[in-house]
Amino acid sequence: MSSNQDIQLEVDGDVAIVRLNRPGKRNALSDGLILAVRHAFENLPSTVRAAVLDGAGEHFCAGLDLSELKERDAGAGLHHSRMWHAALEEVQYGPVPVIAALHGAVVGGGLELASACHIRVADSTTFYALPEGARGIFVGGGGAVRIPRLIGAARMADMMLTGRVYQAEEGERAGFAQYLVPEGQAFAKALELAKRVAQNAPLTNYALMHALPRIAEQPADQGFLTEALMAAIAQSAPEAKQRVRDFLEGRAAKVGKG
Ligand code: 1HE
Repeated sequence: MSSNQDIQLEVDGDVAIVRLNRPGKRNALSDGLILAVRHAFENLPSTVRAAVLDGAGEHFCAGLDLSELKERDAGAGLHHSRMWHAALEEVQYGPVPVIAALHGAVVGGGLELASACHIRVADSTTFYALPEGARGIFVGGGGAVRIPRLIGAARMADMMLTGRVYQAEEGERAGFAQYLVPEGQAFAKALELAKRVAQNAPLTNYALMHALPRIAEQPADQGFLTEALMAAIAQSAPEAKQRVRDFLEGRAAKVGKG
C-alpha cells in the first residue's frame, strides 16, 4: 500500500489496521510518516468499512519527530502545519470511521493524531501530554481545534502551561478516550469495535463522520435543518428500510441484547 516501512497496513475482513511502525523512535511522526498516514487513509481498499489505528511497541506515538524540527521561517512553518492538517483531515474525514488503540505515550502530535480518530480506546499504560509548551512551540496538527472538543480549552491550556500529564484513568474521565481497558488490550478492543462499526449502514457511518461534527458546530437553527436533511437521506436508503423491517419482524437484535 505504502512504500514507507514506518507504516503497516493489514486488512482483516472489512477492517483495515493501520499501524505506526517506528517503535525505536516511539513512533515519532517524521514528515515521511505523516505523509504515509495521509497516503494510507486516502488509499484504503474500497471493501474496508472501518479502520483501527495502532502504534507498534510500547507507545502509541511520541508526537512530532523533534530531530526534524529545524529552523523554519514563518512561511515554512505554516506549510508544515498545513501538511499535518491535510493528513489528519484524511483520518477524520476519510472513507471510514477510525478507532485508535492507545497505549503508552499519546503525546504532542500523537495526541493530535488520536484526536482526529472517531473512537479512542486506551489501555491502562496510556498517558496524555502536550510537551509543546515545554519545548517552546505550539500545537500545529489540528490540536487547538480538536483537543478542546474532547477535554475543554481550560484543561488543554493547563497541560501546555504546566506540563501536566494525564494518566489513563484520569484521562478517560477527562474525555480523552471513550473506553479504558486493562494493559495490552487496547488493540483487541479497538478491533472488536471496528468490526461492530463495519456492520452499520454506510450512510449512518457517513452521517456520524461528516454531518454530526458539523451540526454540533452550527447554530442550533441551522443544525436542526442539517440534521433533518441528513436524517431524510439516511432513512431513504434501501438498507435502512430493510433494517427497520428486520426489527419489526423480529429478525434484528433488541437494544442491549447483542
Ligand atoms: C524521539 C521522539 C520524538 C522519542 N522525536 N525522537 N514530543 C515530545 O516532546 C516527546 C518526546 N519523547 C519522550 O518524552 C519519550 O521519548 C517518551 C516518553 C515518548 C518515551 O520514553 P522512552 O524512555 O520509552 O524512550 P526514549 O529513550 O526517550 O526514546 C527512544 C528513542 O526515540 C530515542 O532515540 P535514540 O536514537 O536515542 O534511541 C529518542 O530520542 C527517540 N524519540 N520521542 C524524535 N518526539 C504538529 S506539531 C506537534 C508538536 C509536537 O508533537 S511536540 C512534542 C514532541
